[in-house]
Amino acid sequence: MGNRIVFHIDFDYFYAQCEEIRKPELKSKPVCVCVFSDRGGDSGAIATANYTARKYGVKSGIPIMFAKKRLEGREDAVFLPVDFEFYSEMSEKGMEIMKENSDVFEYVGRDEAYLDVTKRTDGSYEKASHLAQQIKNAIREKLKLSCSIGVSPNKLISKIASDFRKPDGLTIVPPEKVEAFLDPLKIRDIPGIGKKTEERFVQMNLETVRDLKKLDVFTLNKEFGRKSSTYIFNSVRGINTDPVKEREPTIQFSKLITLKKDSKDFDFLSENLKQLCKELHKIVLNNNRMFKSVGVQFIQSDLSNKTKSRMLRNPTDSLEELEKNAEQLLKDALIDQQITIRRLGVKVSELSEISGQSSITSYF
Ligand code: DGT
Ligand code: CA
Ligand code: CA
Repeated sequence: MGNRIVFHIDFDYFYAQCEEIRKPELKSKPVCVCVFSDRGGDSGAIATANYTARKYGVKSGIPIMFAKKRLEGREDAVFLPVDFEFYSEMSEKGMEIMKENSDVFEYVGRDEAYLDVTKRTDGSYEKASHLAQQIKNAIREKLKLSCSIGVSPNKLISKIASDFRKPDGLTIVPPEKVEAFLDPLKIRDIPGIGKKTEERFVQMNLETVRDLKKLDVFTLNKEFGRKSSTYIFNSVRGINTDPVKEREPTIQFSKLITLKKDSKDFDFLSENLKQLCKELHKIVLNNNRMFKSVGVQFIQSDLSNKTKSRMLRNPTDSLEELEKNAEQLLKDALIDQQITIRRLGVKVSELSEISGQSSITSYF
Protein backbone atom coordinates (compact mmCIF):
# COMPACT_ATOMS: atom_id res chain seq x y z
CA MET A 1 0.00 0.00 0.00
CA GLY A 2 3.02 2.28 0.48
CA ASN A 3 2.79 5.62 2.23
CA ARG A 4 -0.56 7.11 1.43
CA ILE A 5 -2.17 10.39 2.38
CA VAL A 6 -5.94 10.20 2.70
CA PHE A 7 -8.41 12.96 3.61
CA HIS A 8 -11.83 12.44 5.14
CA ILE A 9 -13.95 15.56 4.72
CA ASP A 10 -17.26 16.00 6.54
CA PHE A 11 -19.52 19.06 6.42
CA ASP A 12 -20.41 20.35 9.89
CA TYR A 13 -24.04 20.03 11.13
CA PHE A 14 -24.82 19.83 7.46
CA TYR A 15 -28.58 20.30 6.95
CA ALA A 16 -28.78 22.89 9.72
CA GLN A 17 -25.78 24.77 8.36
CA CYS A 18 -27.38 24.87 4.92
CA GLU A 19 -30.42 26.52 6.49
CA GLU A 20 -28.18 29.08 8.27
CA ILE A 21 -26.49 29.89 4.99
CA ARG A 22 -29.67 30.88 3.22
CA LYS A 23 -31.06 32.67 6.30
CA PRO A 24 -28.09 34.14 8.18
CA GLU A 25 -30.36 35.53 10.91
CA LEU A 26 -30.73 31.92 12.11
CA LYS A 27 -27.08 31.73 13.13
CA SER A 28 -27.61 32.96 16.70
CA LYS A 29 -30.66 30.72 17.27
CA PRO A 30 -31.09 27.03 18.02
CA VAL A 31 -31.90 25.48 14.63
CA CYS A 32 -33.51 22.03 14.29
CA VAL A 33 -34.08 20.41 10.92
CA CYS A 34 -37.07 18.09 11.13
CA VAL A 35 -38.43 15.16 9.17
CA PHE A 36 -42.12 15.75 9.85
CA SER A 37 -44.06 12.55 9.29
CA ASP A 38 -47.29 12.67 7.32
CA ARG A 39 -49.21 11.92 10.52
CA GLY A 40 -49.32 15.64 11.12
CA GLY A 41 -48.59 17.88 14.11
CA ASP A 42 -45.18 17.49 15.70
CA SER A 43 -44.92 13.83 14.84
CA GLY A 44 -41.53 13.01 13.30
CA ALA A 45 -37.81 13.11 14.08
CA ILE A 46 -34.90 15.51 14.15
CA ALA A 47 -32.55 15.05 11.17
CA THR A 48 -29.91 17.31 12.66
CA ALA A 49 -29.47 20.47 14.70
CA ASN A 50 -26.94 23.28 14.91
CA TYR A 51 -24.48 23.44 17.79
CA THR A 52 -26.59 25.93 19.75
CA ALA A 53 -29.49 23.47 19.78
CA ARG A 54 -27.12 20.58 20.59
CA LYS A 55 -26.17 22.34 23.84
CA TYR A 56 -29.73 21.61 24.97
CA GLY A 57 -29.43 17.93 24.16
CA VAL A 58 -31.07 18.02 20.74
CA LYS A 59 -29.53 15.49 18.36
CA SER A 60 -30.20 13.46 15.20
CA GLY A 61 -32.93 10.86 15.52
CA ILE A 62 -34.83 12.10 18.56
CA PRO A 63 -38.56 12.85 18.24
CA ILE A 64 -39.44 16.46 17.39
CA MET A 65 -41.60 16.50 20.51
CA PHE A 66 -38.55 15.80 22.74
CA ALA A 67 -36.54 18.50 21.00
CA LYS A 68 -39.29 21.03 21.64
CA LYS A 69 -39.36 20.03 25.32
CA ARG A 70 -35.61 20.43 25.63
CA LEU A 71 -35.71 23.86 24.01
CA GLU A 72 -38.71 25.08 25.97
CA GLY A 73 -36.78 27.98 27.51
CA ARG A 74 -35.62 29.23 24.10
CA GLU A 75 -38.36 31.30 22.51
CA ASP A 76 -36.13 31.85 19.50
CA ALA A 77 -35.70 28.13 18.64
CA VAL A 78 -36.48 27.32 15.01
CA PHE A 79 -37.91 24.05 13.64
CA LEU A 80 -37.63 23.71 9.87
CA PRO A 81 -38.72 20.93 7.51
CA VAL A 82 -35.95 19.16 5.53
CA ASP A 83 -35.26 20.48 2.05
CA PHE A 84 -33.17 17.74 0.45
CA GLU A 85 -33.08 19.46 -2.92
CA PHE A 86 -31.31 22.48 -1.48
CA TYR A 87 -28.88 20.35 0.57
CA SER A 88 -28.04 18.27 -2.51
CA GLU A 89 -27.32 21.42 -4.46
CA MET A 90 -24.94 22.64 -1.74
CA SER A 91 -23.43 19.19 -1.50
CA GLU A 92 -22.74 18.97 -5.24
CA LYS A 93 -20.87 22.28 -5.22
CA GLY A 94 -18.79 21.26 -2.21
CA MET A 95 -18.01 17.86 -3.73
CA GLU A 96 -16.89 19.56 -6.95
CA ILE A 97 -14.23 21.50 -5.01
CA MET A 98 -13.04 18.32 -3.29
CA LYS A 99 -12.89 16.40 -6.55
CA GLU A 100 -10.76 19.05 -8.23
CA ASN A 101 -8.28 18.74 -5.39
CA SER A 102 -7.88 14.97 -5.30
CA ASP A 103 -6.12 12.15 -7.15
CA VAL A 104 -8.92 9.75 -6.30
CA PHE A 105 -12.33 10.93 -5.09
CA GLU A 106 -14.77 8.68 -3.22
CA TYR A 107 -18.24 10.04 -2.53
CA VAL A 108 -19.66 8.55 0.67
CA GLY A 109 -22.83 10.55 1.23
CA ARG A 110 -24.32 14.03 0.90
CA ASP A 111 -22.00 15.43 3.53
CA GLU A 112 -18.80 13.38 3.36
CA ALA A 113 -16.11 12.01 1.07
CA TYR A 114 -12.64 10.45 1.03
CA LEU A 115 -9.82 11.89 -1.07
CA ASP A 116 -6.55 10.19 -1.90
CA VAL A 117 -4.01 12.98 -2.36
CA THR A 118 -0.79 10.96 -2.21
CA LYS A 119 0.39 11.91 -5.70
CA ARG A 120 -0.34 15.61 -5.67
CA THR A 121 1.32 16.06 -2.28
CA ASP A 122 4.32 13.81 -3.09
CA GLY A 123 3.46 12.00 0.14
CA SER A 124 4.41 15.08 2.19
CA TYR A 125 2.28 15.87 5.25
CA GLU A 126 3.36 19.48 5.09
CA LYS A 127 1.99 19.84 1.57
CA ALA A 128 -1.07 17.85 2.61
CA SER A 129 -1.90 20.19 5.47
CA HIS A 130 -1.65 23.18 3.11
CA LEU A 131 -3.93 21.44 0.65
CA ALA A 132 -6.46 20.63 3.37
CA GLN A 133 -6.46 24.25 4.50
CA GLN A 134 -6.92 25.39 0.89
CA ILE A 135 -9.93 23.11 0.45
CA LYS A 136 -11.47 24.43 3.66
CA ASN A 137 -10.91 28.00 2.49
CA ALA A 138 -12.35 27.37 -0.97
CA ILE A 139 -15.49 25.73 0.45
CA ARG A 140 -15.92 28.58 2.90
CA GLU A 141 -15.39 31.28 0.26
CA LYS A 142 -17.61 29.78 -2.41
CA LEU A 143 -20.35 28.29 -0.23
CA LYS A 144 -19.89 29.89 3.21
CA LEU A 145 -19.91 26.31 4.47
CA SER A 146 -17.62 24.96 7.19
CA CYS A 147 -16.28 21.43 7.21
CA SER A 148 -13.91 19.27 9.22
CA ILE A 149 -11.00 17.37 7.71
CA GLY A 150 -8.97 14.43 8.94
CA VAL A 151 -5.58 13.78 7.32
CA SER A 152 -3.73 10.49 7.84
CA PRO A 153 -2.25 7.43 6.08
CA ASN A 154 -5.65 5.69 5.76
CA LYS A 155 -9.44 5.98 5.65
CA LEU A 156 -10.03 4.67 9.15
CA ILE A 157 -7.78 7.16 10.95
CA SER A 158 -8.89 10.06 8.75
CA LYS A 159 -12.53 9.29 9.52
CA ILE A 160 -11.80 9.40 13.24
CA ALA A 161 -9.63 12.51 12.83
CA SER A 162 -12.28 14.51 10.94
CA ASP A 163 -14.62 13.98 13.89
CA PHE A 164 -11.95 14.84 16.46
CA ARG A 165 -12.23 18.63 16.51
CA LYS A 166 -15.63 19.50 15.15
CA PRO A 167 -16.84 21.98 13.92
CA ASP A 168 -14.36 23.63 11.54
CA GLY A 169 -11.63 21.17 12.51
CA LEU A 170 -8.41 20.12 10.82
CA THR A 171 -6.64 17.18 12.43
CA ILE A 172 -3.45 15.88 10.94
CA VAL A 173 -2.11 12.49 11.99
CA PRO A 174 1.12 11.60 10.19
CA PRO A 175 2.33 7.98 10.53
CA GLU A 176 4.63 8.70 13.47
CA LYS A 177 1.71 10.16 15.46
CA VAL A 178 -0.85 7.44 14.78
CA GLU A 179 -0.24 5.52 17.99
CA ALA A 180 -0.29 8.59 20.24
CA PHE A 181 -3.50 9.75 18.53
CA LEU A 182 -5.40 6.47 18.81
CA ASP A 183 -4.27 5.16 22.21
CA PRO A 184 -6.28 7.49 24.47
CA LEU A 185 -9.49 7.26 22.37
CA LYS A 186 -12.57 5.54 23.69
CA ILE A 187 -13.42 2.20 22.07
CA ARG A 188 -16.62 3.64 20.58
CA ASP A 189 -14.59 6.23 18.67
CA ILE A 190 -13.55 3.45 16.29
CA PRO A 191 -16.15 3.40 13.51
CA GLY A 192 -17.92 0.08 13.20
CA ILE A 193 -17.59 -0.86 16.87
CA GLY A 194 -21.17 -0.86 18.04
CA LYS A 195 -22.77 -0.50 21.44
CA LYS A 196 -22.97 -4.26 22.04
CA THR A 197 -19.30 -4.87 21.31
CA GLU A 198 -18.37 -1.94 23.49
CA GLU A 199 -20.44 -3.29 26.37
CA ARG A 200 -18.59 -6.61 26.15
CA PHE A 201 -15.29 -4.75 26.42
CA VAL A 202 -16.51 -2.74 29.38
CA GLN A 203 -17.40 -6.00 31.12
CA MET A 204 -13.83 -7.10 30.46
CA ASN A 205 -12.71 -3.83 32.07
CA LEU A 206 -11.39 -2.38 28.81
CA GLU A 207 -12.17 1.22 27.95
CA THR A 208 -9.63 2.76 25.63
CA VAL A 209 -7.91 1.77 22.43
CA ARG A 210 -4.72 1.37 24.46
CA ASP A 211 -6.50 -1.20 26.68
CA LEU A 212 -7.69 -3.16 23.65
CA LYS A 213 -4.16 -3.67 22.40
CA LYS A 214 -3.55 -5.92 25.40
CA LEU A 215 -5.87 -8.54 23.91
CA ASP A 216 -4.30 -11.18 21.71
CA VAL A 217 -5.91 -12.45 18.51
CA PHE A 218 -7.06 -15.71 20.08
CA THR A 219 -9.03 -14.09 22.87
CA LEU A 220 -10.58 -11.67 20.40
CA ASN A 221 -11.44 -14.51 18.02
CA LYS A 222 -13.18 -16.44 20.76
CA GLU A 223 -15.27 -13.42 21.78
CA PHE A 224 -16.20 -11.87 18.46
CA GLY A 225 -15.49 -14.30 15.63
CA ARG A 226 -12.77 -14.06 13.04
CA LYS A 227 -14.05 -11.24 10.85
CA SER A 228 -14.81 -8.72 13.61
CA SER A 229 -11.75 -9.56 15.61
CA THR A 230 -9.42 -9.05 12.65
CA TYR A 231 -11.02 -5.65 12.09
CA ILE A 232 -10.70 -4.71 15.77
CA PHE A 233 -7.15 -6.05 16.07
CA ASN A 234 -5.99 -4.03 13.05
CA SER A 235 -8.01 -0.91 13.78
CA VAL A 236 -6.66 -0.33 17.29
CA ARG A 237 -3.19 -0.50 15.74
CA GLY A 238 -4.15 2.03 13.09
CA ILE A 239 -3.94 -0.55 10.33
CA ASN A 240 -6.40 -0.17 7.45
CA THR A 241 -5.68 -0.99 3.83
CA ASP A 242 -9.05 -0.09 2.23
CA PRO A 243 -8.26 1.86 -0.93
CA VAL A 244 -9.99 5.13 -1.75
CA LYS A 245 -12.25 4.00 -4.60
CA GLU A 246 -13.40 6.33 -7.36
CA ARG A 247 -17.08 6.88 -6.65
CA GLU A 248 -19.48 9.62 -7.67
CA PRO A 249 -22.87 10.21 -6.10
CA THR A 250 -25.12 7.37 -7.20
CA ILE A 251 -28.58 8.60 -7.87
CA GLN A 252 -31.47 6.62 -6.54
CA PHE A 253 -35.22 6.99 -6.47
CA SER A 254 -37.19 6.21 -3.37
CA LYS A 255 -40.64 6.46 -1.91
CA LEU A 256 -41.43 6.44 1.81
CA ILE A 257 -44.78 6.53 3.63
CA THR A 258 -45.95 6.61 7.21
CA LEU A 259 -48.23 3.64 7.78
CA LYS A 260 -51.81 4.08 9.02
CA LYS A 261 -50.75 2.06 12.07
CA ASP A 262 -47.47 0.67 13.37
CA SER A 263 -47.30 -2.97 12.33
CA LYS A 264 -45.15 -5.98 11.54
CA ASP A 265 -47.87 -7.94 9.80
CA PHE A 266 -46.76 -9.21 6.40
CA ASP A 267 -50.13 -8.85 4.64
CA PHE A 268 -50.67 -5.30 5.83
CA LEU A 269 -47.12 -4.26 4.93
CA SER A 270 -47.18 -6.06 1.63
CA GLU A 271 -50.29 -4.18 0.55
CA ASN A 272 -48.66 -0.86 1.35
CA LEU A 273 -45.49 -1.97 -0.37
CA LYS A 274 -47.38 -2.73 -3.60
CA GLN A 275 -48.78 0.79 -3.63
CA LEU A 276 -45.30 2.22 -3.00
CA CYS A 277 -43.87 0.17 -5.86
CA LYS A 278 -46.51 1.49 -8.26
CA GLU A 279 -45.71 5.09 -7.35
CA LEU A 280 -41.97 4.53 -7.48
CA HIS A 281 -42.31 2.80 -10.82
CA LYS A 282 -44.00 5.89 -12.27
CA ILE A 283 -41.02 7.99 -11.19
CA VAL A 284 -38.64 5.51 -12.80
CA LEU A 285 -40.55 5.59 -16.10
CA ASN A 286 -40.90 9.36 -16.07
CA ASN A 287 -37.14 9.60 -15.79
CA ASN A 288 -36.51 7.07 -18.52
CA ARG A 289 -34.45 4.82 -16.30
CA MET A 290 -33.77 1.18 -15.65
CA PHE A 291 -32.64 -0.06 -12.25
CA LYS A 292 -30.44 -2.90 -11.17
CA SER A 293 -30.88 -2.75 -7.41
CA VAL A 294 -34.02 -2.82 -5.26
CA GLY A 295 -34.27 -2.05 -1.56
CA VAL A 296 -36.84 -1.81 1.19
CA GLN A 297 -36.55 0.36 4.27
CA PHE A 298 -38.21 0.25 7.68
CA ILE A 299 -38.30 3.11 10.09
CA GLN A 300 -39.27 1.25 13.21
CA SER A 301 -41.43 2.43 16.09
CA ASP A 302 -38.35 3.53 18.06
CA LEU A 303 -37.29 5.48 14.93
CA SER A 304 -34.34 3.20 14.25
CA ASN A 305 -33.70 2.27 10.67
CA LYS A 306 -33.56 -1.11 8.94
CA THR A 307 -32.83 -1.63 5.26
CA LYS A 308 -32.43 -4.57 2.93
CA SER A 309 -31.49 -4.49 -0.71
CA ARG A 310 -30.53 -6.84 -3.50
CA MET A 311 -28.81 -6.66 -6.84
CA LEU A 312 -30.74 -7.97 -9.85
CA ARG A 313 -29.13 -10.01 -12.58
CA ASN A 314 -29.96 -7.46 -15.28
CA PRO A 315 -31.16 -3.86 -15.38
CA THR A 316 -34.92 -3.68 -15.78
CA ASP A 317 -37.80 -1.21 -15.79
CA SER A 318 -40.49 -3.77 -15.09
CA LEU A 319 -43.05 -3.11 -12.35
CA GLU A 320 -43.51 -6.84 -11.88
CA GLU A 321 -39.79 -7.33 -11.17
CA LEU A 322 -39.85 -4.40 -8.76
CA GLU A 323 -42.84 -5.78 -6.86
CA LYS A 324 -41.51 -9.33 -6.78
CA ASN A 325 -38.13 -8.31 -5.40
CA ALA A 326 -39.53 -5.80 -2.94
CA GLU A 327 -41.92 -8.41 -1.58
CA GLN A 328 -39.13 -10.97 -1.17
CA LEU A 329 -37.02 -8.37 0.66
CA LEU A 330 -39.97 -7.60 2.91
CA LYS A 331 -40.30 -11.29 3.74
CA ASP A 332 -36.58 -11.56 4.50
CA ALA A 333 -36.63 -8.42 6.60
CA LEU A 334 -39.58 -9.63 8.68
CA ILE A 335 -37.79 -12.80 9.78
CA ASP A 336 -37.20 -12.31 13.51
CA GLN A 337 -38.58 -8.77 13.35
CA GLN A 338 -39.20 -7.84 16.99
CA ILE A 339 -40.41 -4.30 16.89
CA THR A 340 -43.24 -2.81 14.84
CA ILE A 341 -42.73 -0.64 11.79
CA ARG A 342 -43.83 2.95 11.54
CA ARG A 343 -42.71 4.02 8.07
CA LEU A 344 -42.13 1.85 5.04
CA GLY A 345 -40.02 2.66 2.03
CA VAL A 346 -38.87 1.21 -1.25
CA LYS A 347 -35.99 2.35 -3.42
CA VAL A 348 -34.25 1.56 -6.68
CA SER A 349 -30.64 2.35 -7.51
CA GLU A 350 -27.84 1.45 -9.93
CA LEU A 351 -29.74 3.39 -12.53
CA SER A 352 -29.09 3.45 -16.23
CA GLU A 353 -30.69 5.39 -19.03
CA ILE A 354 -33.19 3.61 -21.25
CA SER A 355 -32.31 5.78 -24.24
CA GLY A 356 -28.76 4.38 -24.26
CA GLN A 357 -30.15 0.86 -24.47
CA SER A 358 -32.74 1.49 -27.14
CA SER A 359 -30.27 3.28 -29.39
CA ILE A 360 -28.27 0.05 -29.56
CA THR A 361 -31.31 -2.05 -30.41
CA SER A 362 -32.44 0.46 -33.01
CA TYR A 363 -29.48 -0.51 -35.19
CA PHE A 364 -31.09 -3.87 -35.85
P1 DGT B 1 -21.69 16.94 12.48
O1 DGT B 1 -21.55 16.12 13.71
O2 DGT B 1 -21.31 18.38 12.70
O3 DGT B 1 -21.04 16.34 11.27
O4 DGT B 1 -23.26 16.99 12.18
P2 DGT B 1 -24.10 16.45 10.96
O5 DGT B 1 -25.51 16.92 11.14
O6 DGT B 1 -23.46 16.83 9.67
O7 DGT B 1 -24.08 14.90 11.24
P3 DGT B 1 -23.66 13.67 10.35
O8 DGT B 1 -22.42 13.96 9.61
O9 DGT B 1 -23.69 12.51 11.27
O10 DGT B 1 -24.90 13.50 9.35
C1 DGT B 1 -25.02 14.23 8.15
C2 DGT B 1 -26.48 14.52 7.82
O11 DGT B 1 -27.22 13.30 7.79
C3 DGT B 1 -27.18 15.39 8.86
O12 DGT B 1 -27.04 16.78 8.61
C4 DGT B 1 -28.60 14.93 8.80
C5 DGT B 1 -28.52 13.50 8.37
N1 DGT B 1 -28.75 12.61 9.53
C6 DGT B 1 -27.83 12.16 10.41
N2 DGT B 1 -28.39 11.37 11.34
C7 DGT B 1 -29.71 11.32 11.04
C8 DGT B 1 -30.86 10.65 11.63
O13 DGT B 1 -30.77 9.95 12.64
N3 DGT B 1 -32.07 10.84 11.00
C9 DGT B 1 -32.20 11.61 9.85
N4 DGT B 1 -33.40 11.74 9.28
N5 DGT B 1 -31.15 12.25 9.28
C10 DGT B 1 -29.95 12.11 9.86
CA1 CA C 1 -21.44 16.08 9.03
CA1 CA D 1 -21.25 12.61 7.99
